[in-house]
Amino acid sequence: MKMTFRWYGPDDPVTLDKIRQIPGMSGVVSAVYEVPAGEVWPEESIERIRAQAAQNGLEFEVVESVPVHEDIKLGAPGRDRLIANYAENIRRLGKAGVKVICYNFMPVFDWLRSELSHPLPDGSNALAYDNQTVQSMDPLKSELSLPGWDESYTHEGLRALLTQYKSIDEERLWDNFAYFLKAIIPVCEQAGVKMAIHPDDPPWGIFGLPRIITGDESYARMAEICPSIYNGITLCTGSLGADPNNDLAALAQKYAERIHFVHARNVKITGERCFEEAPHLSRMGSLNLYEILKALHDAGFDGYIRPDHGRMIWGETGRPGYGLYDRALGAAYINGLWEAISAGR
Ligand code: DNO
Repeated sequence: MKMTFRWYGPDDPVTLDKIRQIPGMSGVVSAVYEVPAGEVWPEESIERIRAQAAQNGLEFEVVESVPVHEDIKLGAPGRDRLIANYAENIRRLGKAGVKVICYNFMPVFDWLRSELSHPLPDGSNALAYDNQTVQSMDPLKSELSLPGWDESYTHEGLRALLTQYKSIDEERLWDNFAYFLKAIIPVCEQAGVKMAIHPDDPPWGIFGLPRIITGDESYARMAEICPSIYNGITLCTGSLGADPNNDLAALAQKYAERIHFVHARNVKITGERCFEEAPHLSRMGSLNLYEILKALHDAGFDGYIRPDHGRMIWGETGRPGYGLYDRALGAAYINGLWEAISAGR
């Protein structure tokens, strides 16, 4: 297992010299942020991330994310050029030493919450999701908390995109996903780069848009489309765990050879399709991190892991979910669990 930490580049208030001081940190997870989705990343930009990380004693072996252009998800006429660009990014990243690409196939919105700064009784605050609040929102009015959203959409652009998606149901989205996988997985095999799809967060449809990567059945279907283990998974415990039907330890065991990257965090389910993000510690949320890590360990997991969203604690302000302190506590906790599990205790 290699412990990593997400770094949003030179503008990230959580700097590399701080990340390197977290015990057991092997590398950063990052991306080229200045290039729009669908275009090719300049080799110099990739090299710059590698060199900056290396100067701080950190590796750069995981990219999160190479975004998939909406026209690929829509199966629009221009998709072949965009897929060729994606393939070129895979080759370039492989050449620069990247081993895993985390990506998602969620239409329009990435992860979504109804609250970015939900107060917790201990005085910290966390991300939270309330389904009724979200479903009563209009995505065309800017009343959404969209931490992972591409902010470059204009109002008109978003309206047009949502209209295009009206003809895309889950089956069409699966077809378009299969078309994408069949084109890129052979490239990954050649480049030595494994794809690791991030589950939909939350793992159910929102605003009438289809969402297809939600649990066991999704992974089975995905593996059937492209059996290569280069067609892999990011096991995001918090995203999948928001649905109590997902048994994370069972998924970890069943898909172990395909899990190349783990996002470890806890959620506290507070009602039907409602949750708050909790500290990583098992007893503070609905997920048992010990059992999940034990299942991964026993199945021979040898990939990358990172603590995921943290609360804002000790007065820290910054990018929702991505402050330093609580994620660092998460890393220490995961390292402790892993050490004990590896020692057979
Ligand atoms: C949120 C992240 C996601 C993830 C993408 C992967 O905190 O886990 O935004 O990076 O879905 O493509």
